[in-house]
Amino acid sequence: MKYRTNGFTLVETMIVLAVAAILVAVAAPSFNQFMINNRTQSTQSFIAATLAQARSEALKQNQHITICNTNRAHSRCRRRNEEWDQFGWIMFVDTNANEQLDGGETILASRQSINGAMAIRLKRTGNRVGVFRFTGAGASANDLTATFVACHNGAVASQFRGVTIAATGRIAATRDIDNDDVHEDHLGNDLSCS
Ligand SMILES: [Ca+2]
Ligand SMILES: [Ca+2]
Repeated sequence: MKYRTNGFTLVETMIVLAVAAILVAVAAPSFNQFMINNRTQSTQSFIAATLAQARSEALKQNQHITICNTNRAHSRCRRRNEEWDQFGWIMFVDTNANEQLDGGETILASRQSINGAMAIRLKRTGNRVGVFRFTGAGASANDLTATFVACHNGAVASQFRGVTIAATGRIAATRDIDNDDVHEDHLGNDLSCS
């Protein structure tokens, strides 16, 4: 008489392990892409919310509000430095509109670096810069247009996301205008962090 045990046979166990290994191999890359997309989109949302807050404060206080990337101590704007992801940024009431944090000017918000795997760049008229200012009317200072771009490590161009600022101060998420799967900046160029 044969007795069937309650456990799995060796062959059954090996089949289960083989199927599990295939599932992991198939699922892991797509999970990684999912994480990249998720982090990039949440960074894009955060940038848009930060800009909206800056513009709203500019209108409310009728003052210039500047956002800039900073040194580690968050005490100065590094205006020519393009690394928005390195030490984060500050938003302050720029009373004298010189795009630098001076004594007596109030910091409204600050943020340390967002995510070690994320590059963030601000491109203004094609150049990479470290500062953006809203006037007391909520417009972009000097009528400049700009785009913040967020690029995750390992992401391809179709996964980059950005936020544009029009001369009027209007803030908008970037879109793929020409349907080639890559979003464009305020000048119509493909988004890039390089
Ligand atoms: Ca100032
Ligand atoms: Ca496109």
